[in-house]
Amino acid sequence: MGPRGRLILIEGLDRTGKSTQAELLACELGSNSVLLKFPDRTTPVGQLIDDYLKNRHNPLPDQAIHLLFSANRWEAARRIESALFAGKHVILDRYVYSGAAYSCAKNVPGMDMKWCLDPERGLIKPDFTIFFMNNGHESEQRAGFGDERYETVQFQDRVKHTFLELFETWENASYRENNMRFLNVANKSITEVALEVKQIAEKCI
Ligand code: DGP
Ligand code: NA
Ligand code: NA
Repeated sequence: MGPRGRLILIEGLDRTGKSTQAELLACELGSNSVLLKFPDRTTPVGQLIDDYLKNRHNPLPDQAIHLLFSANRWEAARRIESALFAGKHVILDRYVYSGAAYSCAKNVPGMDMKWCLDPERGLIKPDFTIFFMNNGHESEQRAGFGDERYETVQFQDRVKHTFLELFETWENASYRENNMRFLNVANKSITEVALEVKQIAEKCI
C-alpha cells in the first residue's frame, strides 16, 4: 500500500473565495485528489441545511441545526478516510472549525465552545488548514453577500472572533499539529491567492 494522502482544509469567513480556491487546488493536484464541500447540500441532511440557510421554512432550533451540520460531516467520514487510505489527497471546503465557530458565535445559552465541539470529536483531523482572513466589510462587497442567513457584517465579525478564540483555546497541541496557516485574502486577486495556496500546499504535502 502507498502512503496515506493528506487532509487539507480550507476554512474562513463567508465570501472570501474558499470554494474557488479549493477547486483550483483540486485541479492543481489532479486525479490524485478529492474535493469535498461542507455543508454538502446534496444529501437529505444537506437539503435540510440548505433550507435553513435560505430561510425557507420555520427555523430549526439552534441546537438542532448545529447537530445537522455535524451529521453532514459524519455522513462523509468513511468516504474521506477511504480516499486518504487509497493515497488520495482530500481537500475540504470548510469542516469542524466552521461547525464550532458559527454556532458558538450565536451566543445561545448552553451552546458554549465545548458543547459545540463535542459532536465533532472523532472526525479525522486535517493535516493542515489554510484559514482565509479578511474583514466583514470586504466580504460584504463581494457578489452575493447577504443572500443567506449568516451573512450580516455584524455576525461575520463575531464569527471571525470566535474562529480565532477557537484556534487559541481548543486543544492547543492538536491545533499546532493541524499546521494552521492564516492567509489574508484582502484585496488580492484569485490568481494571487491561488499561488499562495499552491505554495503552502507544496510545503505541507
Ligand atoms: P457555504 O456553503 O460555505 O457558504 O456555507 C454556508 C453557510 O453555513 C455559511 O454561512 C457558513 C455556515 N456553516 C458552514 N458550516 C457550518 C456548521 O457546521 N455550522 C454552522 N452553524 N454553520 C455552518
Ligand atoms: Na456562504
Ligand atoms: Na464557499
